Amino acid sequence: MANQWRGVIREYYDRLNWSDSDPVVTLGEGGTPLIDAPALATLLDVGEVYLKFEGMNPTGSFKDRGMTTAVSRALGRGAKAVVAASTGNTSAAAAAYATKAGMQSVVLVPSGKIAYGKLSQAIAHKAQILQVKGNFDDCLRIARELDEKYPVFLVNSVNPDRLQGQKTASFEIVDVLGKQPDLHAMPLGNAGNISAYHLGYTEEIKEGRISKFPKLWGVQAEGAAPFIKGAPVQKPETIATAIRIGNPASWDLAQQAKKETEGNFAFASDKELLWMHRFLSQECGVFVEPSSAAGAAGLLKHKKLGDLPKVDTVVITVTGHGLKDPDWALKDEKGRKIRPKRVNANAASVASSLGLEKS
Ligand code: AN7
Repeated sequence: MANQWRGVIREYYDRLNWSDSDPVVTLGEGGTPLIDAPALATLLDVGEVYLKFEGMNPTGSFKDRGMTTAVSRALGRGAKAVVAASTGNTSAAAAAYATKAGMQSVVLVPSGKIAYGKLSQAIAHKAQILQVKGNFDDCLRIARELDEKYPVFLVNSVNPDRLQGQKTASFEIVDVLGKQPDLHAMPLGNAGNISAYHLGYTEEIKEGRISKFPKLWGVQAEGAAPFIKGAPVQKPETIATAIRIGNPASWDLAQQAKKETEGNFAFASDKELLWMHRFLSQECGVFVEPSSAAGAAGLLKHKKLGDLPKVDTVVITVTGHGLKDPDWALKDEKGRKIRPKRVNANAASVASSLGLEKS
């Protein structure tokens, strides 16, 4: 196992304050690729763009980074069961890591509003999954109450152990680039991730590995954009179900991240999200779920508005894999279902469908 990436706890042992007696529950998360995206750099008219492809984590989203630390700490404290509210990805990660730890997981999801792939993961990893007749914000309220009053351990990002694991993504970016990006954009939902990146970059500055922050941009879906409105949104709506969140838990931390890094909050419509989702798969070779296109979609919106800061190196975190919610790839820009053509089983028929002439 000597040459294998060991997961974020073992790779960043000292920087997570781990000691030898602390349990490590890992599925090998982290070490995700930073993929150059020249087509996107051209589109945004910036020097270079790199996609931090968090869909390459074991359960297909960035949540694994925080779940390895949260579940390990929970195990260390004697927990038998963990609970999470989720728009989908947290439930998949909680279920997988709890299983690895030999614990039970309980996940609360908004009824009918989580993507198929994520639901199948939670079920596959034998979570006790309940569909709550409400939205994510209701689920989180209930999960917090369960944590307070019952013998279950909360592993949402309000648990500080989650941010500790997630901050390692900043370390990896600096490790690979050898510097900080000028601007770093990502989707913004419950605001755990932007807070974790801020924490990670803060520590990189303290360690003297970089000298200043990248501008952190958090991008919301237009119908679920409390940071744009400046107040919670009662009935968040967007096709990007992962970020269908109206009352973000890490409100203050996200505001601080924006302020300290001279960053920004932006939003994109569902149409803009789907356009960018398609651009990333068709022009960059990176298949993400629609919410994960938010970072790039928000930057494009501001490029068109003419107020994108003049920057050279841009990192965009794409948070979840396209296979989580694959239905969107099977629709064209007008929402019509795409069905590959049926052909007879011979070369002539295939060639004629492709419009090929004999060479
Ligand atoms: C793909 O799984 O909140 O701003 O319960 O799944 O840290 O909340 C997921 C959020 C971005 C937003 N991209 O991150 C959940 C959940 C994807 C996500 C976000 C989520 P935060």
